[in-house]
Amino acid sequence: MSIKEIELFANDIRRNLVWAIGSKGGGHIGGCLSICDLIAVLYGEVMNYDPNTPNWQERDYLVCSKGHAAPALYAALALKGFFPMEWLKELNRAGTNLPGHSDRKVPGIDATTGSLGQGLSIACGIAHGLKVQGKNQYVFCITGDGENDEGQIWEAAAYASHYHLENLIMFLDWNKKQIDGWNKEVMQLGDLAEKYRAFGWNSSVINGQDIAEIRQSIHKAVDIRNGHPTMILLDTVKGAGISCIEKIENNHCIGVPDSLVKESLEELEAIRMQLKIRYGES
Ligand SMILES: Cc1ncc(C[n+]2csc(CCOP(=O)(O)OP(=O)(O)O)c2C)c(N)n1
Ligand SMILES: [Mg+2]
Repeated sequence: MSIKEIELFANDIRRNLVWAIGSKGGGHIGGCLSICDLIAVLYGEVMNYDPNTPNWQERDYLVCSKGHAAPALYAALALKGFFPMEWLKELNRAGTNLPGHSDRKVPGIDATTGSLGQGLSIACGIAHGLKVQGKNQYVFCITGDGENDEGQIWEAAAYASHYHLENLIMFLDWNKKQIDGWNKEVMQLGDLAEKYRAFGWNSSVINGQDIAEIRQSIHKAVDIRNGHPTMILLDTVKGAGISCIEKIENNHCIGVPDSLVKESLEELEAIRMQLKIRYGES
């Protein structure tokens, strides 16, 4: 996909996730929006997958360790044809095909997550298994910055380094906030890029809302294969891409009434038009 196509895909993901969360009446919209650009790059270009055979043995894997951001993945998976778009309006209801947190029963979801801190360990297990079998696939894992307060994350970080899991690429969504407020008030973790480097990882900091930068950093991480796992710290904004949601200070898990859905969709439509104009289309 070209940068333009990925940007339009990210816009589509945002539109569908707002619609899905809105049809439930609310949800974890802030932490979904901050990773939409990443998800667009992963499913738009980087990852190998087959929507008709979600469990294809040769696929790349994605573990969304911050499982509450599942609606962002679901929107991308629906757009890529893993399941019908109509499923999105059943999000997080009794008996649904799409539980509120990432669930292995959903076509295209590789791990059930939601209890924060566990997903990186699952990703390590998958990556180690692939390495032992001499496979070339990659395992991607998305963690939250608040989630990195969890001790299990750091056990997994040590494990990945010890076993030279160079097929593991982890993203840390540095959106500065968690459920109880700003990270700096809940738990100071200091320089996370330096911490992962000290644990034996390749690490870098990029603008997590810049598709060209995300794309370049992932390609670099895929190519490097120097015996170390890679952590990419995404400097992001909670609620990114929709200003009326971004400006709500506590936008972790909020009510999303029809009026907010309408305002969000209008803004996303305006952004889509601007993208088309910028890239020279009517
Ligand atoms: C073990 C565990 N403790 C608490 C929670 C409740 N919880 C859900 S989301 C969240 C905050 C996560 O913050 P962060 O990782 O920064 O996510 P983001 O900002 O990307 O939404 C918490 C505490 C949980 N899901 N799992
Ligand atoms: Mg956060």
